[in-house]
Amino acid sequence: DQKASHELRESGEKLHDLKRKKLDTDLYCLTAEEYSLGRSNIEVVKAMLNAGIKIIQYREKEKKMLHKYRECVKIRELTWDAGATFIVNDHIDLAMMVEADGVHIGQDDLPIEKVRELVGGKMIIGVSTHSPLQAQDAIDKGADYIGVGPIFSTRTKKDVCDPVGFEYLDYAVKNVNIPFVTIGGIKEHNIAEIKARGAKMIAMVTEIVGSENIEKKIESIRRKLSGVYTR
Ligand code: 3NM
Repeated sequence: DQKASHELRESGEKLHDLKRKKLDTDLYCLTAEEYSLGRSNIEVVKAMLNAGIKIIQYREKEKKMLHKYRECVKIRELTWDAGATFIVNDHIDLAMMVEADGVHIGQDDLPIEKVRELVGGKMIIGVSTHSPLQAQDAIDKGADYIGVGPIFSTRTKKDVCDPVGFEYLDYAVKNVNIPFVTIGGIKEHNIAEIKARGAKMIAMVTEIVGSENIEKKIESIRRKLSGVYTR
């Protein structure tokens, strides 16, 4: 019995470490075909992976489920080949079907603890949060990482709240003890400041998918990030 519980604890720890490793990166990229200058989600993901991006979230609000499924199957292949983490926005069923590494949900989606029951311990659950209260709630309910934002105003997420500014980011840097990704209106010109405030993982949508040359854009952002002092 003791041995069994020891083994259970060990496998739990390994699972935790594995998920943390999958979330250990500086730039978190999302798809947004409507802002991708006519390129498909697949083309955009290929460019991101070529540039060395290690986390991709499939975020697609408009298309039919079958179309989303087919794109996710392809992105799963590409991310596996590249050794990158693949996270699906909103759709728990889709995330499970394509064996994504994780699912990302918002404040108005299904309850986190119920999602956990459904997906099991192996799958990463990410939750968008916009206040310290929401952060604590998500952590209590078993989120593996949270989104912290929107830092600046953004038109990319239609139903998101007003910008939370640096106040919530500073709170998260100090108090959030799970990985978090900083998001919302982040651009090449303000990313250094975000990093300097202590954000480790930063997400950008339009700045990357909407750039003429995605690989060059990512390279240039990486150059700005390297050498920035963080607390
Ligand atoms: N989530 P852009 S803000 C997808 O605050 C998303 O939870 C947000 O797009 C949040 O980088 C956002 O183009 C959109 O501003 C970010």
